[in-house]
Amino acid sequence: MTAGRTHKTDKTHKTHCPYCALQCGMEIGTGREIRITPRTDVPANASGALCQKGWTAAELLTNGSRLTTPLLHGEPVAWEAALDHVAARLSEIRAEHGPDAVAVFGGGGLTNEKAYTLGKFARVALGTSQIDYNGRFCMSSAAAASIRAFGMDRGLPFPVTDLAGADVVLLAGANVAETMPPFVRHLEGPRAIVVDPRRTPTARRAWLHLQPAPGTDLALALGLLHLVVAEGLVDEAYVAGRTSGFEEVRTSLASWWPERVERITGVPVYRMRQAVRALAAAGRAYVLTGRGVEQHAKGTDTVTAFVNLALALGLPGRHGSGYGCLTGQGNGQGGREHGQKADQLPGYRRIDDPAARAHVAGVWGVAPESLPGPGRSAYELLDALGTPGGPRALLVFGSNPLVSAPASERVAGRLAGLDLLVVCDVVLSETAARADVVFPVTQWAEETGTMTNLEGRVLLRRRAVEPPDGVRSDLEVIAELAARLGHRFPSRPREVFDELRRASAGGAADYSGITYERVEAGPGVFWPCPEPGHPGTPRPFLDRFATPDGRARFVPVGHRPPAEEPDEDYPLHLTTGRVLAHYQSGAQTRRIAPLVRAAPEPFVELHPDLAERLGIRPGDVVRVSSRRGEDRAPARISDAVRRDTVFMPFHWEGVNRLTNPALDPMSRMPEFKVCAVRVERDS
Ligand SMILES: Nc1nc2c(c(=O)[nH]1)N[C@H]1C(S)=C(S)[C@@H](COP(=O)(O)OP(=O)(O)OC[C@H]3O[C@@H](n4cnc5c(=O)[nH]c(N)nc54)[C@H](O)[C@@H]3O)O[C@H]1N2
Ligand SMILES: Nc1nc2c(c(=O)[nH]1)N[C@H]1C(S)=C(S)[C@@H](COP(=O)(O)OP(=O)(O)OC[C@H]3O[C@@H](n4cnc5c(=O)[nH]c(N)nc54)[C@H](O)[C@@H]3O)O[C@H]1N2
Ligand code: SF4
Ligand SMILES: [Mo]
Repeated sequence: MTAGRTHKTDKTHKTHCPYCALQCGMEIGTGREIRITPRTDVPANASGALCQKGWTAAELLTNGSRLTTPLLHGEPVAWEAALDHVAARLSEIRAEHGPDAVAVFGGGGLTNEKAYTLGKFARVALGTSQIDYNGRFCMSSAAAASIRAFGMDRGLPFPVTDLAGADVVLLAGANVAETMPPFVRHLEGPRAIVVDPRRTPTARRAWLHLQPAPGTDLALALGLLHLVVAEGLVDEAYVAGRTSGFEEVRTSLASWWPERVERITGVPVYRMRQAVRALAAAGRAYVLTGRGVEQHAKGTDTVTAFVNLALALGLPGRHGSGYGCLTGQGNGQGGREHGQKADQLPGYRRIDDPAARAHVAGVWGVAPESLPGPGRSAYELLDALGTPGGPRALLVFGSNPLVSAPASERVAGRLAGLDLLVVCDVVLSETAARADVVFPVTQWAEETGTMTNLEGRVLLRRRAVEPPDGVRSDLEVIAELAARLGHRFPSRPREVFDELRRASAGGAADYSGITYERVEAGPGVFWPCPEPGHPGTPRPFLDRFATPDGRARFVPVGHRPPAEEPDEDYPLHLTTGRVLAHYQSGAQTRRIAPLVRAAPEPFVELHPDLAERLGIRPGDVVRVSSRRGEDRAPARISDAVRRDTVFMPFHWEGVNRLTNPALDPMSRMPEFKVCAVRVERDS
């Protein structure tokens, strides 16, 4: 929190956190040093809480590892030379191999203005269909399931403060005590039921902890719903009045009797019963999912099974009850609405919808036929790089896929096969270190832009400090490249937002009534907000769902095992996730001293019985191998994890060498949360 740069005047600026989707409100005081204090006028953290990452975020602005000059093959180079070089190479590669030879990879941390501009840049200036982003690795399974059930994906279709009034909240695969600590304040009233293979800090506080084997949540949800039906706990009036398709689901449940589910999941029947009875007895209840149940090759169906459970209990679309997905990245919600996704146009429109194409092409001043069709999903895109018929150039904005993509050694090989890799970042991430050209950009408090938090509330993140000399904003970089390719793109955030409003008009995520003035003035505006006088929509499903007939759809789904199951060679489950002190690939937080002190290194968490069997003592370096690669880290021995499972955080390069890129057929989400591994003491 000490400042490297000093500021002449003492001022405070209201803004929001650089990291996760809770987008806690904070005030940045600039004077001799930069200070961060929590705001109490932002509902997400009105309690005045921030997590350790939020408290220490000022170091992002002041620490010495900041990039301040473009790099060409690792050497500092002037901006004009770097931009000219990239534009010339892109033109050559396009001329030789066609427009799809250039690919773009975006991020859910980018502001709405950036995500929108990146999608437009790909389709209009580059003419490529090859764009996707890291949100594919994040909440895409929940998004696909929500669209299937409700006709729309707004992570939480209710304000986060509604949770406090519930009697029971089921958290399936979410460790909010570490991933969104201030969120836990909203759960102080309700009884929490936590589903997690580990007894996490969240599970420890819970009223009930169900501890299934990784990758078996779909069976668990079917078992819970089976019990709801068997015990006569279905909200029949709600099902009749607000849903369709229940009979088919009811029939499909017959074979998921609780004892069978206990054998698959390891969760005792009496605990399932406890959970179901508590949920059914509650006047108000919520079912929430996180990455633990979503990051699987069957993530969409697993979320669907939890949505079916919520529907049978009559929760979604009722004031004080509901289903929600806990979006992860700072702008994970807005970032999935405005066109950086392979199959999408702004306003959460489909790129294969002729009416959507006509509308957006009109705003962009191009012919609808000139817009490319859908491209490859994130992992498929990374895996195609440099292969025959695949992209030959990649531009990365706001992601560090060398660390965060599954089967990362394979991805590293693909990146190495490119003719051109360009990375825009604030620091020299592992991916940037391999790039031909790196553009240093402004971040968070150095620029203005809107973010849409996990509630679907559009917020303004204001510029609070001067950026260091030598950096430009992502919007400026894109506009400069577009100009060299013959297109004029706006680069001022407000101007971009006004264009986004028009492009989103009439779409599911309609921002047309949201203005900078409105989000500057208050606690943000919930989309959809189709007109300037419209109040915004905190709870979009109260009267009807966004399906053609207004009813929520039950969809029958069946359990299947993980893509890779333990066997003789690889006898254990590996699951992966997060710790409190680090964020994502760690590119930002591994450079912040107090966070490094709090969590200095990766680890392998394993049960004492397993450790004893393998002759592993606390702190021993352990080798973990899968069919795709191996990694080493010190052992952390804890009975919080199942005997058949080891856990590793993914904030350091290495763990994703092990993970399985098996993809969900609908969401194209990789199976980050379960693969088969062998664990040995590294002698
Ligand atoms: N500290 C911190 N906070 C963050 C982030 C961060 O990197 N660090 N990232 C942000 C982002 S982008 C996201 S997406 C969110 C993610 O937030 P969460 O979803 O809460 O985070 P994870 O740790 O990935 O996974 C949650 C839990 O899933 C459990 N799990 C693993 N496998 C399974 C399984 O098969 N079934 C079930 N039921 N559970 C399983 C893990 O043990 C873990 O405790 O966090 C956001 N907040
Ligand atoms: N094994 C395993 N792997 C996982 C997961 C898991 O649970 N297990 N979770 C997945 C999930 S949910 C996610 S969201 C991904 C995230 O993984 P990544 O996509 O790698 O996310 P970050 O580490 O946040 O990378 C963001 C990068 O953008 C930079 N940056 C920050 N602000 C800006 C900006 O304004 N502009 C630009 N151009 N750059 C900026 C940061 O310095 C950083 O290098 O990881 C996925 N990978
Ligand atoms: S919970 Fe999320 S938004 Fe709040 S301070 Fe921590 S990282 Fe920032
Ligand atoms: Mo995420």
